[in-house]
Amino acid sequence: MSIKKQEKRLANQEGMPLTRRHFVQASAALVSMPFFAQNAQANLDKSLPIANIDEKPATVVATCSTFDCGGKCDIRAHVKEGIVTRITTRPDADLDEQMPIMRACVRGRGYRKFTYHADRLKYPMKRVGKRGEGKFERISWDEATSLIAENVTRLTQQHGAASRFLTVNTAVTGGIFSGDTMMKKLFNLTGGYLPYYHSVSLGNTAKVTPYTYGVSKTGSSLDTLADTPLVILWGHNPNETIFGHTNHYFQKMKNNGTKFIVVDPRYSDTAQSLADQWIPLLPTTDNALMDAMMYVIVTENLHDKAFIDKYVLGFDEDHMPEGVPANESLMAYLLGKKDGIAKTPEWATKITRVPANTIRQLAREYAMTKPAALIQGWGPQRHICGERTARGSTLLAAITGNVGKKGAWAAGYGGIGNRQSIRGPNIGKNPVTAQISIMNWMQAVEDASKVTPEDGLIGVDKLDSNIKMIFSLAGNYLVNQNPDVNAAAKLLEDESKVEFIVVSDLYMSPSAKYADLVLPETSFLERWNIGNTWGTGNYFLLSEKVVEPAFERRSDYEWISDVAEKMGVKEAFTEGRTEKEWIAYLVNTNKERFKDRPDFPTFDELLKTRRYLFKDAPFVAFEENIRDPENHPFPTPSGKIEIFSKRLYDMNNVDIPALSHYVPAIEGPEDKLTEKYPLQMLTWKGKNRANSTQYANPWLQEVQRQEMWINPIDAQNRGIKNGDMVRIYNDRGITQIPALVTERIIPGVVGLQAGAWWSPDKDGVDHGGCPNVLTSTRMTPLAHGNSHLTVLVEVTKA
Ligand SMILES: Nc1nc2c(c(=O)[nH]1)N[C@H]1C(S)=C(S)[C@@H](COP(=O)(O)OP(=O)(O)OC[C@H]3O[C@@H](n4cnc5c(=O)[nH]c(N)nc54)[C@H](O)[C@@H]3O)O[C@H]1N2
Ligand SMILES: Nc1nc2c(c(=O)[nH]1)N[C@H]1C(S)=C(S)[C@@H](COP(=O)(O)OP(=O)(O)OC[C@H]3O[C@@H](n4cnc5c(=O)[nH]c(N)nc54)[C@H](O)[C@@H]3O)O[C@H]1N2
Ligand SMILES: [Mo]
Repeated sequence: MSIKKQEKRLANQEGMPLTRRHFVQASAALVSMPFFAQNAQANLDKSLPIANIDEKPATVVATCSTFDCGGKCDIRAHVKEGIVTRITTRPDADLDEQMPIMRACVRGRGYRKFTYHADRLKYPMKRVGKRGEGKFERISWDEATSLIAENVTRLTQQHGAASRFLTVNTAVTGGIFSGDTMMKKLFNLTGGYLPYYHSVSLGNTAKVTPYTYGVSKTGSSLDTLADTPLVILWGHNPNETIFGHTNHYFQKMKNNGTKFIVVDPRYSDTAQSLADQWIPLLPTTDNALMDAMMYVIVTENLHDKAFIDKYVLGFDEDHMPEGVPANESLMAYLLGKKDGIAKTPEWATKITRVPANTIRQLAREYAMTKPAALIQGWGPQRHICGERTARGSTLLAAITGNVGKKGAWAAGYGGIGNRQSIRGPNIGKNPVTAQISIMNWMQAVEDASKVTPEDGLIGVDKLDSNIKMIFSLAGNYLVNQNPDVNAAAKLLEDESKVEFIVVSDLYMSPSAKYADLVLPETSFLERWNIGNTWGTGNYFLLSEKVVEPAFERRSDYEWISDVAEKMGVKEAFTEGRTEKEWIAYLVNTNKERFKDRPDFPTFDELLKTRRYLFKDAPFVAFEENIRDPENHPFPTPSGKIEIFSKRLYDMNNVDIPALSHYVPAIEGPEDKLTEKYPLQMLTWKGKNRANSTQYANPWLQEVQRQEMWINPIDAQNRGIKNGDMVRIYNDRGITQIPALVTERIIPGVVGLQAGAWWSPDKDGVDHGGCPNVLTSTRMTPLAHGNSHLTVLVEVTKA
């Protein structure tokens, strides 16, 4: 088909008012019906008119996105004459109860508009204005790949391989084959790059949870929770964040009578659909609530003494490691032996705002219901005190004996130990031994010699070179998603610091505006991949190339192959494979890895079956450590569950207590800064986008507008009415969006959905509602991790 004809067809796709209206109605209905029946959903599908092209039958292809969006849903692309005319999802008949795959949510339903949108990048472009100004001109792929090869070669010669950096690029991490990964391979073939560690998603809890259990994976397969009478979802919002197939089980459990309690400063969509009780508290004060719960449990003798005696270190003076003075145990702390403060519910009420009787009831209920599952999301750990909060929950699980038992949950990180995943390509070894935390990248641009091991530098004592080039391939983390956007932007605007920035995206994101070269990538519907599951799911799906890319869009793999050729390493880079051949090769080599599973498909088989489900027996975390502790000690120094960690004690840092407990957070509700900025600001992941991905999708913008949640009490004090334009500000920045005055958020806290695009005006005031103009780059003490959610602000009517 000629480009002209294609453009016309695509324009046709993009101008479909009827479809759009129906989509919005349907999706609004979906999101407002927490328990929508699957039949009703199917009917909605049928009511969606298909696109305005010939009424020929469509080919329906089962596929999946490769986003990092919390689910890995089975979506069905209806393809007619090379165009996706409609997206539906797994029919009921295809549900496998043993390994359920979720149906597409509102985000999945929006993929067609995401793919066919007039704003999509069409050609490679080179910056012509100042960096960040957003002025570009079209160039050819040959010029683009030559510019990359030349700049990479030149800057590497001048500054060494450790000047090469890839930032957070999560938008294709739901697949096994991505530009980000393959760029690392090209770098590895030509000297290496400066890698970062720390996941901004879950790095704080993943780092700290092993101090209790020896490993971070504390989760069980969700089928083991079927008969659990009580679930506490602590800062967990799977209704929106999906987390694999969590909702499938939770809805079933709810229907079978499981009681759900949600602890969250916000009345989340999960609280709305699942909770029998919602317990709001001030962000960063979770440990005070946990401490008081433990106080009630031990003073009312509700703890599991036999379990503690056998498996737990640190509970009381009789169960302490060698070499620790008196009064460091949990009992001593709760009773205030050292500080004179008993951690009573009344003490915690002042800190958390949770009424003392609610704390008592929660503590009793958790301790007396056997088994009970306290499951944390990762919102509570994306705080400056997030390590303490994450580990605090493991103390509660340990003293109530909720570890290693079917139907219980060990709290902490929650990843599931028996999950399998299909592996991506071998990208070789990185010759650069230094590693920075992702939180160090700005310092490593400014003056890398100031990044110290205390800040999180590992592998070397000192970096010899600043970051001189950045590749952002499917990320919006140069500015938008990085904390303190204004500071990051200022740093990137200085062209003498980072000298070369390459962004590949589908849209001109705020980060793309900071690129020297912007490259238009294919969408997941236009290339081959394998979608690996997220969270609790245990399967993979074929993500097929269902349509050809239009205009000059190319997959990252293709253009990186051209760069490899220009750098003289094409053969080693491609190993002679096209993208599709890579996917085939990876499936087939993984089949060898999974020899013990004869039904694991070859690529040819996968083309027919579309998916592979790892169906395993129910898995209970720590089951064998509890059943047979002699032969299976916990992999901690003592072999026990360490609620007191001698390793942390020896660090001698008040912010990393040996026994996780409440310590007032910097920029928390007890900070002196509240005199100037009295409100805490929270962000969360909302239903209409995956981080900032799909922000520009107009269908999804209509599902949920970007607004600031504020409690009526705080609103009234500031003369703010529902829908008023408000300014949210602190010393780092200002954003201006409408207010939603709602009792769904606790007084003292305002909330913004994460991921809105930063849109500064000439005075630097953001009009997009990007929370990261306000957030801080402060690092957590142990993981050197992010604290996106700990922020103080003030709000006024605009
Ligand atoms: N719809 C949607 N789903 C997603 C994503 C998305 O962008 N959109 N992103 C995906 C990604 S990349 C990730 S890492 C995961 C993240 O998943 P999570 O980190 O679990 O998600 P969040 O929304 O950040 O936080 C969950 C809840 O924690 C609450 N919370 C925040 N601070 C506190 C606190 O101090 N105490 C308590 N008790 N609760 C608190 C929030 O209000 C929120 O309801 O989600 C994935 N799923
Ligand atoms: N305030 C606040 N900030 C946060 C968080 C928070 O909770 N609060 N959460 C943090 C977390 S957990 C995460 S994971 C990060 C996520 O931050 P990022 O990794 O930056 O993820 P996205 O914001 O989704 O940006 C992905 C970009 O890739 C583009 N894209 C989508 N599909 C493709 C593709 O196929 N190819 C290419 N080349 N590009 C594509 C999208 O258009 C988008 O611009 O944000 C972090 N930032
Ligand atoms: Mo994430």
